[in-house]
Amino acid sequence: MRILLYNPDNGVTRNFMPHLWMFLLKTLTPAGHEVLLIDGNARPMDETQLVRFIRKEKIGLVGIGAMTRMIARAYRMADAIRAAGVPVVMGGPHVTEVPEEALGHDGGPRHADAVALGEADQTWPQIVLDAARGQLKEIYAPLDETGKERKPSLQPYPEIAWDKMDLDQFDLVPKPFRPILRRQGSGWGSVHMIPIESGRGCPYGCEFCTVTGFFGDSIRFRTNESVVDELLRLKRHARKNRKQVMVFFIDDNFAINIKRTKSLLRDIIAANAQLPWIAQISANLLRDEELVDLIAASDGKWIFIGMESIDSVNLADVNKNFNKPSEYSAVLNRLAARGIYAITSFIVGLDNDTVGVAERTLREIESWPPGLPIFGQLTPFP
Ligand code: B12
Ligand code: SF4
Repeated sequence: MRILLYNPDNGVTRNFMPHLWMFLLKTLTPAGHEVLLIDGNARPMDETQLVRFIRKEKIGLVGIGAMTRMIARAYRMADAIRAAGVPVVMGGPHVTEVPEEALGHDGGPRHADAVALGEADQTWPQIVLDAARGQLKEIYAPLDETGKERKPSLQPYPEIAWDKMDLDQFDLVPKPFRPILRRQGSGWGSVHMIPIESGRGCPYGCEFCTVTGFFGDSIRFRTNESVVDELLRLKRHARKNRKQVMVFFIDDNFAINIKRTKSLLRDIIAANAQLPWIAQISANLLRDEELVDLIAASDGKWIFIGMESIDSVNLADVNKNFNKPSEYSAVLNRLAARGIYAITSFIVGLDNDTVGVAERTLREIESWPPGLPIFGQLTPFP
């Protein structure tokens, strides 16, 4: 069977990085099936174009993954694909919370033949086998023999063959410039941001975030060796093909277990596996000078920090009072002193925000070292 894994575009921005789920499920697909990937952010298509592609490539199953923000588009694409007679299975954070919506059990139209709930590492091979036999079930849930949810341990972790995949659609250098830059021999003819996970789960349970609910509060890590091997393979591939490769450790809180993060960073340095990297780390964990030294030595360039608010009352209200606005400036200066910069993320519209909050937040940001502040509106996800 030929399978297409499709991630819809968000209609606003061109994502700077492909989604890990597609590469992971491709790697976990049982032998004998071929998997094609399309990310709408990198390769935009409307319904007609996607259906034409599916017919031309003789696709027998389409898997769609989406966050809430992209779900309306995901459903429209799914409807067109199903109307063309190809079954659709959907997964990811949105349909996990409201599977009845995707399956049309809430009184609305049906969009998917099957839904994969939660982490699909273990259910995906079964979904493929059932689809190949024409016997898709409606719901696939990762349960153990007693009916309890089973989370993948991440040990062992599948080897994603980045070096053997066609990553052309995810190149950050616009196509017309690639040949010119390649001819110049600058090594910047091709630039990729690669998503890597070193662990899953976060126990903090901030009220606005779906991560603790989805991945659970039990944290799981890959072995250091498995992460280092992945980096070394990527580094070799980048050198051989004269590409620039950067890594985004997509863990929700890369330093949630500081001891383990330090040991991973030490192993990366010892193996000379450094590639420029970005990760998400909460401000409270960046008090640790040794951790910040290791981030710099392992080539950490940008740290995404969920500041959320400069108001402690707001933070307490959303269960994130481990964030201390009074120490934000010190944390950012500690990073900047080592040439590491921060993507500082804020939520606007928290319950205690009052008139003038944006102005106050901007004034505070202006007192910090340069970085990339980003702002989102408080959004109730299902
Ligand atoms: C990296 C990341 C980003 C990256 C970009 C995404 C990318 N290219 O990877 C950046 C930083 C840009 C980003 C931005 C945003 N993100 Co984000 N992001 C993440 C993060 C941290 C990791 C995603 C990941 O790769 N996880 C690891 C993989 C393995 O897990 P997974 O994607 O869930 O896939 C598994 C299952 O869901 C399932 N599955 C998934 N898809 C499919 C499809 C099929 C067919 C099947 C069978 C199974 C399946 O199988 C996989 C393996 O088990 C998650 C949190 C998290 N830990 O997942 C938030 C998360 C996905 N983001 C979230 C949000 C809200 C956003 C933003 C809207 C924030 C904002 N206000 O702007 C933007 C929107 C981006 C956009 N495209 O428009 C929310 C989504 C909640 C929801 N219900 O929609 C999450 C869950 C975090 C949270 N705070 O709750 N994000
Ligand atoms: S620390 Fe980050 S990932 Fe963890 S629950 Fe809070 S916002 Fe979500």
